Amino acid sequence: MVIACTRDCYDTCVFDSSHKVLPTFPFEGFTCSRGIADMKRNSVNRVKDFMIDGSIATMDEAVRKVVKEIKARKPTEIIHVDYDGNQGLLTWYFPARFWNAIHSAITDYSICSSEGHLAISKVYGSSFGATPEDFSKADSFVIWGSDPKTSFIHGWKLMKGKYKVTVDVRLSPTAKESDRAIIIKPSSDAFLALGVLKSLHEMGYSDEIPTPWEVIEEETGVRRREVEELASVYEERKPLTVIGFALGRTFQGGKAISMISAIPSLLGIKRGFYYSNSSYGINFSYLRGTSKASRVVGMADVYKEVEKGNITFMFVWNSNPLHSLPGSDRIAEAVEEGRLFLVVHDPFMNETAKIANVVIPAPTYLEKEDVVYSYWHRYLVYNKPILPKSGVDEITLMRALAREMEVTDESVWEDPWVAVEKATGVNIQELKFKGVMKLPEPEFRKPRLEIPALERVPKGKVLVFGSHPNFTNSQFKEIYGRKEPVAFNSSLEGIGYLRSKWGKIRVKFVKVDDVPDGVIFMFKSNLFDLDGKPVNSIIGNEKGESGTPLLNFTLVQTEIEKEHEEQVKEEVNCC
Ligand SMILES: Nc1nc2c(c(=O)[nH]1)N[C@H]1C(S)=C(S)[C@@H](COP(=O)(O)OP(=O)(O)OC[C@H]3O[C@@H](n4cnc5c(=O)[nH]c(N)nc54)[C@H](O)[C@@H]3O)O[C@H]1N2
Ligand SMILES: Nc1nc2c(c(=O)[nH]1)N[C@H]1C(S)=C(S)[C@@H](COP(=O)(O)OP(=O)(O)OC[C@H]3O[C@@H](n4cnc5c(=O)[nH]c(N)nc54)[C@H](O)[C@@H]3O)O[C@H]1N2
Ligand code: SF4
Ligand SMILES: [Mo]
Repeated sequence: MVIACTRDCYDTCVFDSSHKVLPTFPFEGFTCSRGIADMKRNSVNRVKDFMIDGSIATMDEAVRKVVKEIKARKPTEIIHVDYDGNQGLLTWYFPARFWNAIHSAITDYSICSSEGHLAISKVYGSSFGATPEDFSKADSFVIWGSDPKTSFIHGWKLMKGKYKVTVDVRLSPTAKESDRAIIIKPSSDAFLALGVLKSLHEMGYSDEIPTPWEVIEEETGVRRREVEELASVYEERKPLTVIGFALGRTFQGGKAISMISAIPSLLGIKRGFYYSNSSYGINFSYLRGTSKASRVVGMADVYKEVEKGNITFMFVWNSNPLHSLPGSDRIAEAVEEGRLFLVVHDPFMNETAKIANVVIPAPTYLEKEDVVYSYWHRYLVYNKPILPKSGVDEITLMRALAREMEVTDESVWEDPWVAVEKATGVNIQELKFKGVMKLPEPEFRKPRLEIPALERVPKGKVLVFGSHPNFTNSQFKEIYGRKEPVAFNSSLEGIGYLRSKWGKIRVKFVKVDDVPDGVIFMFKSNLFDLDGKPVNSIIGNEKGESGTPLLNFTLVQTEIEKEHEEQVKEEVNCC
């Protein structure tokens, strides 16, 4: 009997029935600080009751209230916001069928990785790349816009003792432990990739690149010699390139990812890149019943649609949009002013649940059956609960809503196990018996790269984000505490403001050597400012080709509040 961690994480650790991580490849008997704390966390900060407007209610009352609100609206005014809080097929995907069956609006699921999926698919037909087995075989790595020491610990383990080059905008924990770190200007990755292709042309591998070296040097802040050295690393060592999700959230990040993914193939490196392997082997849109949705709203545009009054009802599960969506202060305002009816279904009392009209308790992944896949390894896992269930699971809730609404659409009433079997091609009886089975891998296709036309990167100070080792996005504050909103930078100390064209937030500036001029770095795990306002109130609806919000490309101005500056100086002086 096994249980896989369902969090949004490369590793998808598999545990035994006493929550000990398996000793087998690629888990190797170790896990992260969150995996270690899961059993303890399971009884902390839970949503215990059904709540309507702050008062305890029964499940029936909550369901009736939600359905009454749905019936009072056109389907296009209703949206479900769900993301990867739990990656289980029965928790995240299948329950979306209710919302699609009533033809509500759906998001484009673009917040995290869609830009790279699109960009790599343009080149290879699919974004599927290297597997853990390929990581084992590789003897060198280029780590591009990724911090695996923090965000991908089992992948990092397979890179240990091997030659590594890291491309980042700051000296990340990964960059510090690499043989070579190339620190570039934010969002200039497309120009660096172009420079590598230009060098490879000079070495006889690629088409001619007309962009002059001066432009590449100016945009990236990297000398031609260093770019040529990176190309030589590619030619001589035939490394595996790990392409980080962070890149898809940069300005013209899709173009960068297309080019980066093609570089290994030009040198004859087979399966020479890794981004995310979720795109092959599971029919997600069938599981969700996506085709029945009335319209698609970009995750970057949700707040706009709410502001315009086009969205007046939001059902949230597996996500904490007050933390994670652009313009989330505007979403909170609409709830406060009664313009948006908000329902949250979550195991934990997150920031969005705290302001919701209706709150519904959900079981954690330790408390329910599920089928879990990984976007790195190919194991499909049948999760058997190891703790007693608290709250109502997603499918039971979906069907209670469907019953109250008298929804007859067969997608809602299909046996979920049959649906999973159809979507994965895996025999469910066999999976339940074995606990873990391997999904097939696609054939690797030859790339087709058209060098994209690049725009010059807009100039200014750029706010970027990265992962924290103790949190998964907004999760685990109940164990590891609420951290101060710190803007790491090269020159400022003290309390002050970060301003963008969308708003301003109050943060603590901390000067560090690891972050160069022109960059402000924040952890993406604590997106609330010193006054409790969402950090994402300074993020707008600018997006990439697939709709991904440009979370790593917000141009900001900085301002220090005087008195705090003095206060901080005194503190520094006294120590
Ligand atoms: N511990 C932990 N692990 C996690 C998560 C977590 O919250 N905590 N989150 C999970 C999730 S949801 C995701 S999406 C992944 C994310 O995992 P990664 O893809 O590793 O992404 P990030 O950690 O967001 O950022 C990686 C690096 O990108 C750099 N960066 C920012 N802008 C640019 C740029 O313009 N160019 C370049 N070259 N680099 C840039 C940042 O400085 C950072 O060091 O990790 C998953 N794993
Ligand atoms: N400014 C800025 N914004 C960002 C980012 C950034 O770097 N900068 N990063 C972006 C990225 S990469 C991502 S992936 C998104 C993530 O953003 P979110 O989707 O908001 O992710 P989490 O904060 O992990 O919230 C997941 C929620 O799911 C809940 N959950 C866990 N298990 C279950 C379950 O079994 N059932 C139910 N019903 N709920 C469950 C958790 O308790 C948690 O409240 O944020 C994005 N937002
Ligand atoms: S968050 Fe990632 S590393 Fe931690 S237990 Fe889950 S899958 Fe493993
Ligand atoms: Mo993510």
